[in-house]
Amino acid sequence: MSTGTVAGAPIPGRRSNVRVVVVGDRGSGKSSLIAAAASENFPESVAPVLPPTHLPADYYPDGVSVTIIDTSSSYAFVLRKTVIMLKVL
Ligand SMILES: Nc1nc2c(ncn2[C@@H]2O[C@H](COP(=O)(O)OP(=O)(O)OP(=O)(O)O)[C@@H](O)[C@H]2O)c(=O)[nH]1
Ligand SMILES: [Mg+2]
Repeated sequence: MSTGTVAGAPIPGRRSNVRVVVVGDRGSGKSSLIAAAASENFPESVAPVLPPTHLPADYYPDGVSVTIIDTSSSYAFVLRKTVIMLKVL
């Protein structure tokens, strides 16, 4: 993650881009949610797992670019366990 900038000057500790990983049960709407966020329209159909979706920095007023990572529900259990472990550490 890189730091944010104001007029080219970095702001210590402020991120200019973040990655969001979407985890959930099969059919819970992960891919649809990501596609809707990217296009501002609800998709009629989506691929089971989308490639990384980049929302441009000017998408939000605070100028942070967002990359959304879709996941396969087959990995939901493993990913949840990893997130819980990271919270504990
Ligand atoms: N009514 C309604 N249907 C939704 C919503 N979100 C998703 N769906 C539908 O639910 C189904 C599954 O959506 P997906 O986005 O493929 O769900 P997913 O979590 O990515 O599924 P997997 O990739 O199989 O884990 C699709 O038919 C979507 O159209 C919602 O907010 N409302
Ligand atoms: Mg999906």
